Amino acid sequence: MPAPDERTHDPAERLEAGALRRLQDRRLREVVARAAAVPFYAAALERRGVDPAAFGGLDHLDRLPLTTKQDLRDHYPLGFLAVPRSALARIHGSSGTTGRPTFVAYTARDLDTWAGLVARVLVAGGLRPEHLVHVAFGYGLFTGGFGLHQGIERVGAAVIPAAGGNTPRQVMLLEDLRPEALVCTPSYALHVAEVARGLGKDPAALGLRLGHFGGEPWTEEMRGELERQLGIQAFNNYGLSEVIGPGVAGECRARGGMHVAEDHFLLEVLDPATLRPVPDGRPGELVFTTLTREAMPVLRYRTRDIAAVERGPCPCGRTGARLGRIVGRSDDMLVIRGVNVYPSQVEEALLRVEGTAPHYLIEVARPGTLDEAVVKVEIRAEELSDEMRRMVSLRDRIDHEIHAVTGIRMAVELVAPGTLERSQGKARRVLDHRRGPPAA
Ligand code: DLL
Repeated sequence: MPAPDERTHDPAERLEAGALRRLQDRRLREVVARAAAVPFYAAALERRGVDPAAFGGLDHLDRLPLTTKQDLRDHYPLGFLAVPRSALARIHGSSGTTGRPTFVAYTARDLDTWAGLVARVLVAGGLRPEHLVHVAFGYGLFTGGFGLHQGIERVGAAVIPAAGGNTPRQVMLLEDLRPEALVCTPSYALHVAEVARGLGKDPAALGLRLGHFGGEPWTEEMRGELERQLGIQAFNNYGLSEVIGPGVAGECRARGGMHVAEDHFLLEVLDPATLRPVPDGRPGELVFTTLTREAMPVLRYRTRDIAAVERGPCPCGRTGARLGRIVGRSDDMLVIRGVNVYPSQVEEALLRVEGTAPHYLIEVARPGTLDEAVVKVEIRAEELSDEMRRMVSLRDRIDHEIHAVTGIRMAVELVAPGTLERSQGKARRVLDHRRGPPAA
């Protein structure tokens, strides 16, 4: 039985397996019928001999076409609409490396569903109606700001829509208004703590109790760091614009993975090379079918996010499959001298070493025929030393951990505190000179 204080926002979070499957099956048939209004899907379904009005449901899932980011790009700007433009209530977008965003559209009902899904994640992670929440996500095309904002309101809590940027002012707001919860990317939360300290304030004394962080990969080590520095409990939440935005999955207080809202998003975990399902507990590419979205349903959307899924019972009573940490995006995966390395592995290694700060940048180049990777890592101010031996020993320990976690050697460059660029949103962890200059 769930603990008595383990509230859910929606009873659907505890649907037993059979009921969930029946609901998914019905909704899948419905969404396939709706998706046929999108010329891309109508053509793809026809090619596969699927009659959208008589689709066979869950057992025939693998007959549905996969959808990629490139498919969405090829139908820029709104070629995936399944409803008339006049039925839209809002458009968001995700920033792309091509300069053009990928747009995602919502009907009024989609917005309502979305707010409910974000509310689930927040309640699971301890947010309550009496709380005040500081949102430092960007408000705009990005789904983070508005998405979290509406979810907080749905919980019945109060929002400070601080948005991104001007960190000293954010610290002032936190200090003066004393919200219980902070909502932003984990890297930005760390920056807020750093700026607070720079202003002579103890970030742990700001009165925050909860952090709901998402939008970018982070590690358990980073969680420990944020909890210690800000005096909070930190919860991970996951989502992506193409599927809806935040609210796809989030941790409960057991923090044993992020519960997926499987009544709204059908999840498959596939081997990115063979596109065959991988067994539970093993990492693979997350592929989602939106079961309830009206304006822009997506069938079997390939997220490129790599994670493993667990399905055992959770003490909180929620039945949704639990996503492990996103180890990385398949397109963030670095292949260095033939070995696959995710930035999150480097983060994990760095944070095992006392004296390093979680600010780092991995630079990869191929000056000759061999790949060379350099990790620039900031050391903590208190570790800075004129004594060569101490610095060399610190560098050696980092080198050792990186090798232990990733299996390869990277050159380690210690840099002074505060020298690496701080992001206001999602942190950039990799500069890959082999791919040409990064897009703005
Ligand atoms: O980042 C939606 C979001 C906003 C989620 C705020 C959570 C909080 P996009 O800009 O489309 O949407 O980026 C989606 O970000 O495919 C992942 O690669 C990454 N991502 C999002 N949340 C997490 C997380 C939003 N908790 C892309 N852990 C996704 C790791 C995450 N990666």
